[in-house]
Amino acid sequence: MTLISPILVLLLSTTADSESVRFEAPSRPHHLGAATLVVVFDGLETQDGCGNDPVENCSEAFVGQVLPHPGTPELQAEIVAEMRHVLAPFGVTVTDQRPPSGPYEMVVFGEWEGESPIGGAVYPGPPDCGDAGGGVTSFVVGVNALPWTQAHDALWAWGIGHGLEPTDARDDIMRIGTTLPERAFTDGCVSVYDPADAVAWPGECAETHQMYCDANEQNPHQELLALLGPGTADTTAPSVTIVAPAEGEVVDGNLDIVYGLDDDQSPMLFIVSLAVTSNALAEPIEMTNIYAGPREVTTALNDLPVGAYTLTIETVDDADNTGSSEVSFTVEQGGTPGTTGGEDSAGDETGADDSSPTSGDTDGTSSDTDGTPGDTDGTSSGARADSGGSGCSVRDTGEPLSFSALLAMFGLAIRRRRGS
Ligand SMILES: [Ca+2]
Ligand SMILES: [Ca+2]
Repeated sequence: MTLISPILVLLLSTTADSESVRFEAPSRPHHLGAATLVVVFDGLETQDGCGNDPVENCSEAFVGQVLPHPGTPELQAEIVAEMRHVLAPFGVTVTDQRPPSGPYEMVVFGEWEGESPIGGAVYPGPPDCGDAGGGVTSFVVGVNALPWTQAHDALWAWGIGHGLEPTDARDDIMRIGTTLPERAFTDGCVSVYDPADAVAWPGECAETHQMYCDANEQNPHQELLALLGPGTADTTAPSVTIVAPAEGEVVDGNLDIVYGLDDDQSPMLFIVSLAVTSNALAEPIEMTNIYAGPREVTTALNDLPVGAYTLTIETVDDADNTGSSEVSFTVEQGGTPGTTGGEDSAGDETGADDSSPTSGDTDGTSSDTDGTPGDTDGTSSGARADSGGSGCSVRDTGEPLSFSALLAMFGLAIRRRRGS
């Protein structure tokens, strides 16, 4: 698979829209560390006979078609946001944009076509002590789990690829089978062996572990810090580019607001606050939504009264950086003085609906076409609160093979979820 540019992503996401895309996202992943972890959500055909090199889509764990992740772009971006949160102390960039060359790590989210899902993470081999083997292709299957569960599965596999071993420490990422939402790579000595799971490689990387801890223990945080160096915070603000209306434009009372969202990180979960103010309005029109991007958003406003207006759009990235843009425009014809269409859609403009577009909402336009005044539902409380509603409540029930059987078949490191 070749490098997918942000522009191509935008074009793909708007193929159902008759209008051409007017916003071009110039974003590139800003490197926040020396290492790169590529996330793949749009499916992948893996190759045989070339080891596990992600640059060539190689895998010894599964050869065939990985199906596209069924979640919305917002849910996928939420998975990435949680991965970035956990990895923040370390020098690694999580991105859906492949670097032009290797090495890099890659985790592919999606069910394996023709094989029953096992519901968890798959790393193709034993722990890679000191990351001596470089990056590999690993997998997260069972992709209807909660976003943070999928994120932690991916990080578990990534941890194996950096010489960490499964543990029984309850809130550590390397714990097998727990589904606690708040977990980290523990900065402290934790057991490297969970007897309940009969992990195949206890003490595999003992030499490294014992630089920090006693026998049969590891310090995940310190080992990763030694390998990767400290992380660099994302301090680059996201951008809002208002495409329409243009500054000073004269419009009638029905118009499309069109704007682009971009950030140095991709994918990004943008919290967007839009406000339209005017003396002609009894109160400002306000909306808050969450979108995965980069992307272009179209929001229709109807029946604006004649008057002078200011449109302000502000967005926040997942590191709490803020960007905003503002234009003034005038409504001259076709408006309806004194009414602002407040009844035409009240009740359907809930943030939950709009911030978690269904998988069918791929036309690149938002569905919030009513723009009712007073729409201050305040759903901007956070990414986690909003995108969890889509595709996240059903736990995978496929149990085709036992954990030990899979180990025997593939010699893989597999983290299977349990305890849901
Ligand atoms: Ca490695
Ligand atoms: Ca940013």
